[in-house]
Amino acid sequence: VMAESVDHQKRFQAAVDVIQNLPKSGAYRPPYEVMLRFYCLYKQAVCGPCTVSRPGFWDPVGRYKWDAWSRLGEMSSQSAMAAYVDEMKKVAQEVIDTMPINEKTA
Ligand code: ST9
Repeated sequence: VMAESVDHQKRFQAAVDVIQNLPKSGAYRPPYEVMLRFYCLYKQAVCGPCTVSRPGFWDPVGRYKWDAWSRLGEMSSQSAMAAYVDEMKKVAQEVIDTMPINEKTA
């Protein structure tokens, strides 16, 4: 069980590094819902359940982020890490599947 949790953390950290090192804009434009999914799982994994107060009317983006994080409820850090890695696999596969076949460069 210990070794398994170390693996989860390593894979999670690797996925986090990939996302943090992507260029801000590129061939792939993640939809907001994908960004939110990564965001909330990251917060749950790193900070745990959302206990901060919901941002106000003037911060709609903050409220979307807060809502996504809050919806994860008491999900464990371990599960959030695993879900983050799964999400990355899913998105990477979608990117591969929709890549134009004849383009050599992005
Ligand atoms: C392209 C290349 O076109 C070709 C395709 C490659 C195929 C890739 C396959 C997988 C890709 C998946 C992409 C999905 C994008 C997900 C976006 C996630 C938001 N994860 O300090 P702040 C929190 S590439 C989640 O202001 P930074 C942090 O705690 C073209 N959340 O910003 C904070 O929370 P709060 C597309 C994270 O540090 C909040 O985010 N390129 C992570 O300057 C803001 O943090 C992209 O989509 C994390 N790893 O930037 C670029 N780290 O607000 C994606 C921190 O509560 N990357 N947070 O305080 C980025 O946008 C940024 O690196 C960043 C962090 C927002 C994740």
